[in-house]
Amino acid sequence: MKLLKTVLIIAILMPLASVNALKTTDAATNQSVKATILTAYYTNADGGNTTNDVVVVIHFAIQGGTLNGLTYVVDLTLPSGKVFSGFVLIVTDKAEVTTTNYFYNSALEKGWYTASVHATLNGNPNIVDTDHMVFDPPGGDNSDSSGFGVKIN
Ligand SMILES: [Ca+2]
Repeated sequence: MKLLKTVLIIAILMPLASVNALKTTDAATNQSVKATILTAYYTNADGGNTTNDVVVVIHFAIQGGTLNGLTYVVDLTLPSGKVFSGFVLIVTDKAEVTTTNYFYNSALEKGWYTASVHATLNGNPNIVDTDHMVFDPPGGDNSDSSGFGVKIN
């Protein structure tokens, strides 16, 4: 079978989804997924007037079949408890994928932020892994609407 070298990615902004932790490796199928947040920081990613955009870079190590469906939810939790969530589907045959996730106009408050990822390698059974990182953007007033974007590195 010809190996697919393309990566399909679908991203939407969605409400916080609750998911249960399962396991990161399945002994029977030898499938595994490892999600690692490499960095999370604030910047000016959209060319606006303030550094109110949050970037979360996530690395996925995938062991499985020839074509894997990996879904993940990346959450940005603000100091007040407000949560922005991005839901992403990746279809790939690569063993390693790094994504850069953009939360535009989302650094709205002063204090500590938590970026978290919950990844699911779709299979039978599903394999999951999670990671999180705490960081401190400056925060500030924001009249722009928030949004989410993602790119494959
Ligand atoms: Ca912005």
